[in-house]
Amino acid sequence: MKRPSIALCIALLATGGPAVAQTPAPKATAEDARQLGAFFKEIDADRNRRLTKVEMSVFAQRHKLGVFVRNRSWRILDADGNGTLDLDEFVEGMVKLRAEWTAEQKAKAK
Ligand SMILES: [Ca+2]
Ligand SMILES: [Ca+2]
Repeated sequence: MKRPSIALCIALLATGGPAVAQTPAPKATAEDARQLGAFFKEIDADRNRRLTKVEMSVFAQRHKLGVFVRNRSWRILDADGNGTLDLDEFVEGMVKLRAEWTAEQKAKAK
């Protein structure tokens, strides 16, 4: 089984992305949901099915990726603003970040 690309996922967290939201909102594929589901379990250190910003940051540090979870990325991920991420928020949020990140890379390449 192919492992989720941790480096890519963490890199996404560190991007602010462009200010303009994508329309229409990007959709998670079955493959996205599978990979991000595995990633979610790995980040969720206390196994309570909720991710905190601290858990995300600890995870990034453990993998020595030298990035932090930017507030803007966190706001995109935590759609209901309750301070934690459930699995649905995490999957949808990461797909949104990826779409923004991809758009930003394309813009830079021009
Ligand atoms: Ca947790
Ligand atoms: Ca939330």
